[in-house]
Amino acid sequence: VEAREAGDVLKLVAVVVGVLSGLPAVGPWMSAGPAADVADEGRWLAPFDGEVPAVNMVLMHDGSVLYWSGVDDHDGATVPFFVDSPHPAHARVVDFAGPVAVVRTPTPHDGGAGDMFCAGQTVLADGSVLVVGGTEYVPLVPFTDGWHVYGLNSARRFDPATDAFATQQPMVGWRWYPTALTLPDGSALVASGIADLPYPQTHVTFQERFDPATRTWSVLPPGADNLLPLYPRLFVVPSGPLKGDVYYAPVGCLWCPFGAHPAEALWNLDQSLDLQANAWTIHGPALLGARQHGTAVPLLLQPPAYDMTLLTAGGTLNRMVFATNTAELASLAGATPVHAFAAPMTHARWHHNSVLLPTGEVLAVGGGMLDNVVAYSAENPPVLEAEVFDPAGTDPLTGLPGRWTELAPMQVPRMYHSTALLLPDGRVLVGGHVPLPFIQALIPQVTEERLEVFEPPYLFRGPRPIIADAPADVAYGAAFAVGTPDAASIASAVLMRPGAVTHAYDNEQRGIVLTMEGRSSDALSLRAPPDGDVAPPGYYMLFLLRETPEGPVPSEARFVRLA
Ligand SMILES: [Cu+2]
Repeated sequence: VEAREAGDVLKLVAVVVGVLSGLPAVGPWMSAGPAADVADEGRWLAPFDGEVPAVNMVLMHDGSVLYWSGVDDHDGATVPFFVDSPHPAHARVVDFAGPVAVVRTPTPHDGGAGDMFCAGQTVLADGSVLVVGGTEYVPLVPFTDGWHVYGLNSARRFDPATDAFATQQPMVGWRWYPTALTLPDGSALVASGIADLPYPQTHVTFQERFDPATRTWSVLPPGADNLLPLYPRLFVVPSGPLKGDVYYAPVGCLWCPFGAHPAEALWNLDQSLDLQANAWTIHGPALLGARQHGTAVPLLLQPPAYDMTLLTAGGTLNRMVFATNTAELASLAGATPVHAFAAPMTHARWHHNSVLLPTGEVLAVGGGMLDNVVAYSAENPPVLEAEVFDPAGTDPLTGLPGRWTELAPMQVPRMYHSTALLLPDGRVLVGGHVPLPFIQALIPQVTEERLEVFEPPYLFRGPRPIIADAPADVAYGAAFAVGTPDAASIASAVLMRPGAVTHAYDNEQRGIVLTMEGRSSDALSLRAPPDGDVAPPGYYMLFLLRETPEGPVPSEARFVRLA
């Protein structure tokens, strides 16, 4: 009862904030916005039925997208999530190869090994998708002694060639909200997750690794142990003294396990794991501390140094219920990460998604201004306007590096459990949004099953360059030729790793500019990135970019396998 009253107070706060800021109290965000200039603002296509909420989304190397919500009936339990879902909420694949998007159901439809709701995922070097952990349900009665969410040790591998999941050896750890990450050697690291929410002593502090050759798990030595937040934002450092290390950006899901563990103070600090020494180094703090459900995106890696700069943006600071619009750039080129303020976003938002584009810009979509976990209300408008960050720009108001430009508004609110990733045709697929069930009980709202596609402004800058021919396989450091009738006008070529995203974090997101060593009238000579630290092995989208007065225009991508 106390908790319900606390929720009412927060709702009241939400109403007051909504009124004070002049925001309308009902949902005008459901109507389409005014006609926009597509060359300036891009364009959202009509939402279409994806059949299940896309809580996790993964782009596969055939161009289709695997997504799922989880929610199974393995143990016959009644699942209070997705109370308004007309479909069995399991995995789907959406295929964009034809004139219309086609949604189909893979085999088995639930992944075959435990519920995939709030699992982690990564794409292995062979193009299969590893899905780890998830949710074991017990009756979810909030704020009583019976409140538990159990993590799973399940592992499954989805092969796009067979359209099927295969159950793998289970992990050692039982993990709800884990992060999976493909490493330079092609193995997959799994970190964090909790075995029994809300009990912080069950937070999994050891890391384990999936060997794709033997398809077995091994726990890293105790020196690699660390209590990280749930869904910690982890990235492989491509260069410099930390080359090959796994970097923890101070962003993640910080509300669990409810501030009960002293090590949580360290979540505000940059940390890096040396995979050879199996030891963590704790670096300095992020300028504003850890971001709760904010985003962290590595900007394009540029040859010859391939140094990584991470853009972190949004989320909430200090576990406040209000989102921030602040952003930081963290340079990972040296022995210690260096943070600097970046231009703030036009909109404060959290639970949004940030998508690295082949132009080097970062697209921010969705999210909300107010915590919709603890304080969602009808008076809490989601942020519908997309915006894009140009790292080469300067903020006219603050003089800070980078520049955000507001783009067209999406039609569907997307907050908690929403997702977005870059498609090989240069568009951006957006899906998901699943509020918590006890929040739904307070304020009826939609478990969102529609998918939505955004066409960025770069698709309206004239003809796109064409890739006539590209190799299917490229070796690290090798020279290779790409045929194009537009060779004379190509300004750059980039490899974009296919996205794997959930909970506002795309662990696979990474783009590498290729060295251009020569060109003829109909071909470019390119040089592949040097090693797996710069570009972990696997499939990449190769884009060519043509420069125009309005900005670069990307080609459609060809998939290239890097090994
Ligand atoms: Cu979740």
